[in-house]
Amino acid sequence: MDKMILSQMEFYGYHGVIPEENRLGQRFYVDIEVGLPLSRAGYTDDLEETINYAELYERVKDIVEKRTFKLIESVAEHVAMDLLKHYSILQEVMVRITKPHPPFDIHFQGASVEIRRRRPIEVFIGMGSNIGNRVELLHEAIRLLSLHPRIEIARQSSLYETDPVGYKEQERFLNMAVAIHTDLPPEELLFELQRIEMQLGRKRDIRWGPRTIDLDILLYSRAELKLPLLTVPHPRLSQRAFVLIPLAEIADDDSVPGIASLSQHIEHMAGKDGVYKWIS
Ligand code: A4P
Ligand code: MG
Repeated sequence: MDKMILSQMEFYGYHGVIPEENRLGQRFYVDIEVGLPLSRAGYTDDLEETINYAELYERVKDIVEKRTFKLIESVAEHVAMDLLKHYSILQEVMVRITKPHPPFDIHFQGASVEIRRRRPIEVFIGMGSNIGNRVELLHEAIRLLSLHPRIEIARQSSLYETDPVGYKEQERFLNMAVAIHTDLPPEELLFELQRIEMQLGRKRDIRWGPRTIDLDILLYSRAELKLPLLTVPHPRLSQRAFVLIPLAEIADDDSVPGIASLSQHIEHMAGKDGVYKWIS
């Protein structure tokens, strides 16, 4: 990710836990790194394709000098939130706030906090279950996902009962898809999904075999990733009607890289006959 960096901006602010700090104020240093694509600006030489750093400076100055917080953590959080909200081109922000002369009778090089925040993106999770109380397990998986502070459930598909694919000697599955908003990086999200699978009694013995719950990352925004533990879009996505039919209910028709139209793709799939809308 390309970056724009504003270093050692110097401001006069009134943040602090001690009342004197709020009354008298003191100097603060602020460093900002924002992640955004810069190649278009580089090719076109057009300010409209990037962020005006003078304007960025003024926005940060407004928050640091005109508002008062007790904690430098809060100053950093408000700066990061403001920038991500105001500039849709920004993907991530690093903010470092330093108080160079905190009012204590000790000598050190100031106190700093540094935070990194990313714009939440839309991710699609495929869910399947064919052991135990399948409906309850799917609902419990969604509930556990929603408890995570960095995951928000955006939409859920209907439930579908589906004939097993791959390893046929097993019960029918219930499958569904869920759209979430999260700022977790892909591998951390995979780790969270695996934690929930374990919590819900998932055992890994037969490949493609029976499971209490399977949680797969179908799409991570429109990214195409080939990491050691993770391939996105899910490697078997395009061949699996039990995944695509629920997904098509809650995703845009062109949301899968490599598939021009989800609805047309499904129309021509052999496996779509083994997928039945579940009426509980
Ligand atoms: N992995 C790589 N990419 C991903 C991704 N995008 N999402 C790796 C999740 N995991 C990903 O997965 C094995 C490894 O794949 C993980 O450790 C991860 O690092 P797993 O969940 O341990 O094993 P699995 O579920 O047997 O493999 P997978 O690939 O999830 O299986 P499938 O292809 O999803 O097939 N029939 C019906 N009707 N409905 C079903 O839901 N599910 C399967 C599982 C077979 N047949 C089915 C159904
Ligand atoms: Mg899986």
